[in-house]
Formats: sequence, C-alpha cells, structure tokens
Amino acid sequence: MTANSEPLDAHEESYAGVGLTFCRVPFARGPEDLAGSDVAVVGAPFDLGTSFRPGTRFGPRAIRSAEDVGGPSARPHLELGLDPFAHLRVVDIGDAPVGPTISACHAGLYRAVGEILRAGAVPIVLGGDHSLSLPVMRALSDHLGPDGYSVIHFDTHADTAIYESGVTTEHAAPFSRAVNEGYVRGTNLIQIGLRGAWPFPAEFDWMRDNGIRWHSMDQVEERGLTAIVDEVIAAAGTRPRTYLTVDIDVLDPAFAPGTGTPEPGGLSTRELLRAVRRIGAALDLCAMDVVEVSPPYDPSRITALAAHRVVLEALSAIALRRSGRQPRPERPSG
Ligand SMILES: [Mn+2]
Repeated sequence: MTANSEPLDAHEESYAGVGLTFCRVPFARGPEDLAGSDVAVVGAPFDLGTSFRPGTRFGPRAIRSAEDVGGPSARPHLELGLDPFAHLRVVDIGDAPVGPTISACHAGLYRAVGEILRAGAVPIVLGGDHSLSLPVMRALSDHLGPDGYSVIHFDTHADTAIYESGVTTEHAAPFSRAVNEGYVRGTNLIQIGLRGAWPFPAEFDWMRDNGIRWHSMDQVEERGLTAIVDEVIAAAGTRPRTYLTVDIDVLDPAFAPGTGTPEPGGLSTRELLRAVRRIGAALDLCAMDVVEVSPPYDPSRITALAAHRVVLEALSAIALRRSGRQPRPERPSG
C-alpha cells in the first residue's frame, strides 16, 4: 500500500479513498514536497533484524490505519489546548525503500531520514524493528555530530548486545553499534523501562564503561515516572537536541501485546503518553520513532493504536513548544 493519500475533496469520509497517510496529512512525493515542512513521517517496513517473532514489517501500515477520523487533519489536544496540525506543517513521505537484506533496508532509511533532516524537518519513523535506530543515528550524526544530540530510549531491552565477528541480531544491538561506530556518545544515551532477564551482566558492564545511563522498571515503581522523566529531561537537555526512540514493548503486554518480544511488568499506556508529551514539550526533538509494533500479534489493534497516540502526543508537544504558548487544558467543568 502506498501511503496515500490526500482526500479527493477536503471533507472526504473516513471510509473512502484509497489509503492513508498518518492522520491524513499531505503525502510528500519527493524533496520538493518536503520544503517548508516541520515534521515528516516515514515508514520503515522491515523486520529482518528480529531475534524472535517477525511481523513488524506490517507496523507502519497498522500505525497509520490505527485510527482514521477522516479529513482534514485536526486533532486538538485536550490537555494542551492546541491542535498540532494547526501549528505544524506535517507531511508523510510514505515508506522508505526496503530490500532483501537488513543492510539494504538500513541504507534506504538512512537516505530518507537524511533527506528529511536536510529539509529542516523532524523525521518521525514508524517501525519496523528497532535496528532502524542505527541508520537514524548515523543520519543524525552526519547532521548534528555524534555529540550534538541526546537519546531518550524507552524499552524493555537495552539493545546493547555485544557482537563479535560482526555477527549479531540487529534489533538487539543498534545502541552498542552506534556507540562503537561513533554515531552517538554513550554518555548522551539514557534508557527507561528495562526489565526481565536481559541485558546480561557483561552487557551492563559495557554500558557502565561507556557512560550509558538507565532506569529500570523497579526504579520507575519506587520513584515514579514523573520524577525520573524530570531527571532525564535535565540530563538530555545538556545537548542541543534530543532523539526520542520508543520501543512499544516498554508497555506492559496488557497494553501492547502486538510486539515480537513482550515482557510482563511494563509501563501503562497512560504513563508513556504523558512522559512523551513532557519530553517533547521540554526538549528540542531532532528525530523520533516508534518501533516494534507487530500486527500479527495485535488482534485487537491496541498496540498500533498506542503507537499512533505516542506519535500524536509528540506532535502536540512539538507544536506547543514551537508556538511558545502555555498549555491551556480543558478544565473540569465542576
Ligand atoms: Mn528495542
């Protein structure tokens, strides 16, 4: 499915038309359509980097179609009191080209993200497996330098596998590879939501040696996510810009069953949405992604809907920050 499409008329019904861009924003067919945009959505429909259950190649399509309220794009945010689509020019460039190998997929996404960054827009990548963070960070490093951005990483897993002889499961290693290959400084990487059996002690040692910081789910439980996000915002804000990468498996499987490597004991959707909103409003996002949505394991589509809302929260927060306004929430009536 091509990520179409502008409605045939300005008020096309939601069940009509030949396909969907994210929230029915305009489809940008090439660099000339990107000019002047603030945010560009791009799909990364590949899962050749998965270690267990594949399926995330269907993620971008599922996220885009998780909800359609028809055109034109309008989504006023109840708690912020503004509509991101009234403040930002958001386009969807469709999916990055993919190939039969993970390196071909990464090359296509690297080019697409670079094109968006050079146009001055913020790329929002719909995954796809988490290996996509490697080409995203490579493009960010070209654009901002390896010390020019922080990374806030929500995930069950640290994705810092130690690989030897160049052999690795790609979605388990984007952050170790990016640090080792010089696309990001380990001291600029902060993780939230770790739990379960992995990383192993050797990987934690590597992370400590490289200055990577993390907050496990136990810390979230003891200190509260609000306090941890405050600390993460302060730490990430020491660099000019921030890349926000959200692995949907940071959510508890009760909220997000549709993912390849679920792990019980995670965040609620409500917690994640508020955290994303606070981060996007406080920091200057240079890129964002939502990864690991796997529609074959998502029969109720709640995982894709959660990912859709994560993107909407970020868009609303970016709009608030750029508008210079204070939040004007709809207050309780009584
Ligand atoms: Mn991950």
